[in-house]
Amino acid sequence: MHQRSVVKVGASLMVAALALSACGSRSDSGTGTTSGNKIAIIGVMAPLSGDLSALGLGIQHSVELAVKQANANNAIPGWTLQVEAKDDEAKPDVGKNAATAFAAEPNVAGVVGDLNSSVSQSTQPVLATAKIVQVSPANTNPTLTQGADFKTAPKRTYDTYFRTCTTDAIQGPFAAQYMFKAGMTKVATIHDKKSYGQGLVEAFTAEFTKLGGTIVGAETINPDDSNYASVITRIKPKGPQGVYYGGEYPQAGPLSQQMKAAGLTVPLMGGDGIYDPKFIVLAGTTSDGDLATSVGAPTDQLAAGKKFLADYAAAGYKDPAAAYGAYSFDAANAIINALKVSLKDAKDVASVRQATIDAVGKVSFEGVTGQVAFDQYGDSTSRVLTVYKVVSGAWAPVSTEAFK
Ligand code: ABU
Repeated sequence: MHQRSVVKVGASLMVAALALSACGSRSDSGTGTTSGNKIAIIGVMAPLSGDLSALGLGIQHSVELAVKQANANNAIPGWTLQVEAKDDEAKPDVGKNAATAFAAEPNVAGVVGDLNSSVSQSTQPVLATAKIVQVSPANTNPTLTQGADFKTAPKRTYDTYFRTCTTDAIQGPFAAQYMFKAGMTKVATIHDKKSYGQGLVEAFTAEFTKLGGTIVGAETINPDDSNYASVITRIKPKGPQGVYYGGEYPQAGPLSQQMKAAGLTVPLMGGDGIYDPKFIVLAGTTSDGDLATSVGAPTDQLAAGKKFLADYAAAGYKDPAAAYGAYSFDAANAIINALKVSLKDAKDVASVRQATIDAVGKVSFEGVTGQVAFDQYGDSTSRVLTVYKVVSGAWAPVSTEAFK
């Protein structure tokens, strides 16, 4: 499934744009840009259906908002931006097909996505071969930027790939320090065997044991499981003071609910993959006290973040910006800022793809999540994370820190 939208145009103009996009120009009166503009597409790959669609739709709409504002401001004279969103269903093979489709479109100037690290592992090589820049707002697995040996011999593998969020090499230790300092010195870990969940637990465990903590049980689940009784039965007798979970909210919510129902009434803590209101819906009332880390500072506590959320609300998207909305808006603007450089005097999108990649690597601007810039691996230079706790049925920020 994919959707293309010319953002901030009426329905009739959208139809015209869709008809004309194949030849690279369109009528664009009403967008604030001059007519006869050429078209550059910013793709989105994210789960737009299924369990993780709450996060994916927030990514899509936040990119749409950035593009809408850019077109209204005539950010790239002579060019109109379009958004084309493809549903990766949070599945590596579906993501690969989406990336292959983008690679076949000459007007694709860059792609925001994916949400899942395991999906980006399959889309990175496709977009790299096509020289299409990719900026993820949400992938936190360190190997995506620094390779399999990121701990000992970091090496950039794809010069097309960047991310606006920080990595689990920082997020895992950040959570370990929080739990240890909070007095939870005996913790059980559980992960879903996927790239993100396993990597996050490994990073957590290394730091937690270095601090002197004890991992009293290390378990795994299958992402398709819904009954976690056997895992809970194994870890409960070991007396953990907390459970650290690597994975996402569709599994973490029921796991928390079943833990508490089975008498394992200790906090479940996870990473950004569980930081969504749906976790609390799935976990129920006994989730009060559960914890999550997520990337950056709370969006609604930053002046620019407040403006982003107000603009998002005013645009009328029916799905919330969710955990990665602000990071997606900044990812889209990283590509847009690069296109201001690479598309100036360009005859078409495809011939300046390397220039676009180079320009993304050099961006430095004040985004809605803070300063947006990338290091030599394509990682965000920001290392800010926040701990959230479920308080009276809602996520509440506990502390925000720039991780050292
Ligand atoms: N960062 C959490 C969810 C996305 C991922 O797989 O990295």
